[in-house]
Amino acid sequence: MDIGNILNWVIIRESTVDDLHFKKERNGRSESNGVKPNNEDDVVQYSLVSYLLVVPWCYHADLCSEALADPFASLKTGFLLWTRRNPVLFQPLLIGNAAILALSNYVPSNPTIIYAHGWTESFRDDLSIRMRDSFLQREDCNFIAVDWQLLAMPPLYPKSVANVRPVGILTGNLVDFLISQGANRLRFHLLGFSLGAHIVGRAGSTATNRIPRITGLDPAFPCFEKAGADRILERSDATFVDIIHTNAGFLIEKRLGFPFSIGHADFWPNGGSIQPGCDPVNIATQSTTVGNIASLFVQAVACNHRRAVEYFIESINGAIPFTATQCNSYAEFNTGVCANNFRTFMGLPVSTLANGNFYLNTNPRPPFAQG
Ligand SMILES: [Ca+2]
Repeated sequence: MDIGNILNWVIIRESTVDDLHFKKERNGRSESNGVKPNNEDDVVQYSLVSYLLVVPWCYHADLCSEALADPFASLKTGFLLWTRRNPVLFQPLLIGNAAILALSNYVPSNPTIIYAHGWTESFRDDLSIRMRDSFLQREDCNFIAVDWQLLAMPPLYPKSVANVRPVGILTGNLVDFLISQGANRLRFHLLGFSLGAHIVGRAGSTATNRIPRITGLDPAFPCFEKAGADRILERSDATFVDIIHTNAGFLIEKRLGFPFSIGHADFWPNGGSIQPGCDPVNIATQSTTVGNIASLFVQAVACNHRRAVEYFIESINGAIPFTATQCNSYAEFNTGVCANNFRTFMGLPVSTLANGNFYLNTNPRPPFAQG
């Protein structure tokens, strides 16, 4: 889970129920991932509490200062290598240690994929593992996970935001080190989910070697509302930057992803904010306890955010492409007036010639791509 997990951390017990708070979520439905409230009497006022905890803290850049970063960030950041020779057990890499690199299964001439997970996640989580396995299935590559789970732990999201800078710089240093040891610079591809997107963005701006491609998977927006280009992933960080937006909007709208175009090519599946299959909970069909309502709502929000990763993973080996069309808006796209515009594929097989905003629709469940 990523920022959506903040919802789990703001569960508070109250003696009354603010039922009105959830009324607008009473249409549609949500996927369930089995998360259950600890106690059905728990009362969750997700929105109110999360706004109180996060919005005022984050919105003012000074209160989300990089000074909050962990002073031991370099000791708490790891780089873990998997290849087809070690698809399950990782080999740790150390920046500047050529001996360890030489003893590892790293192949300098192969593509190097570097993936940074999001807040509250780790390299052991489902999305990270499926990302790794999908890349290794597709090609003989060096898959490196940025292991920053000790710096991405809840509950203090702004502290994890501050840790993006040191972790990103270290990741940029790793890129330079690998290239200094003979790695093919043109075969680097960095990816990050949510906060991880800004980590790989910082890596791109830190590395002295120009990175050919960075992919941002629903880059986190809370705490970055006023951030400059140096703090966020944007098009200056690599030769080609592609972004997949799946939960674009403001936290106050219960959305977690960047709502602006920041890459060379920005993809807005289903409009970029709400994804089919992640629709708000149809409470009428669920238990009417508020705890259950809140739990399902939590899943719905995180579901939209995580879909960016789901779409990308499917694009790595999927038989059906995510064909996307350049257009000015989702509304225009749906009218068909952009039908003759430039098209490309969202995800791994994107054309690096793509430029602008791209729209497409997806299915509510795998296979998500519609061709
Ligand atoms: Ca940047």
